[in-house]
Amino acid sequence: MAGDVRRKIWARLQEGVLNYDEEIVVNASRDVLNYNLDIYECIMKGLLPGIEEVGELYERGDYFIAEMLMCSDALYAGLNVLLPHIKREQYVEKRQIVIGVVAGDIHDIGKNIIKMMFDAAGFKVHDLGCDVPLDKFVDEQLRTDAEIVCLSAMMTTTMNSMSEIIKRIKEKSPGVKVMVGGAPVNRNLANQWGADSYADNAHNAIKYALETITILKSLDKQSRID
Ligand code: B12
Repeated sequence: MAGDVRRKIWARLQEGVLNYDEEIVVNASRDVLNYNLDIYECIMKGLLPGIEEVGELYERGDYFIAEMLMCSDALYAGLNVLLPHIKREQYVEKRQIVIGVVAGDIHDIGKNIIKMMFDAAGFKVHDLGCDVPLDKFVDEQLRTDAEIVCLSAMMTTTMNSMSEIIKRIKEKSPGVKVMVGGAPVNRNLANQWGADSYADNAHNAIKYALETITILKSLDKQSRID
């Protein structure tokens, strides 16, 4: 595949999101499939730069909430075409995550990207959606016995509840690992709140999760030998 064909498709995805033009995004997404391009790469280099630019326009006062909503609809129109075609690894026992966006926050695009990548990596994902009440994370972890809980927040006004959620999860299930993320979150905050890890994108999130599962499995094996 010639590099410039790929780049042209990324540009159409980006422009389509930016101009809230669902038709352009859907057609470009279909071309991603027709040309057998790497779906994850097209999301990262086409759709996401589009929504990031939307954020900048909103900050400058050139776009308002209505435009942001239409842009995110355009982005989802593309994801709906692409996501069903992501190759999934086989689901393996003892690889489960609970994921959700914290209470008061309805920004779920980032969370859905993370969810999709975990899904593709063979994890069983329990998705609580967005605006999730604090205790629901605790209850869902207990119900599913998931090894990792992933918390997402996109606003400085909502992210602080993560520290309380982490505290309550650790009280009930000390062995469970909590990973946090979202644009306003960083490694220092994650450490302050007592999170086990922080990742700024889906790739790093999966890398950490796989390492965690390997460690948990070896501890589990060790305790059965002892
Ligand atoms: C799209 C958008 C919306 C859409 C959301 C649609 C949807 N279904 O998600 C709509 C229009 C609904 C919206 C509404 C609002 N928004 Co808004 N929105 C955005 C925007 C433009 C993009 C966010 C986004 O999706 N980015 C793309 C994704 C892929 O990136 P991401 O979320 O960061 O996720 C990546 C990483 O962070 C990480 N990650 C994310 N979660 C997790 C979790 C884990 C565990 C890990 C490991 C990693 C991880 O991996 C992801 C993939 O790489 C941002 C601006 C910006 N620059 O971010 C503003 C922004 C977040 N919104 C903002 C605001 C203020 C609002 C409103 C309050 C506006 C209003 N006055 O009504 C409402 C909030 C409503 C609410 N209660 O939540 C502010 C927040 C400011 C703050 N306080 O921090 C921002 C920053 C804009 C701004 N500069 O002012 N918004």
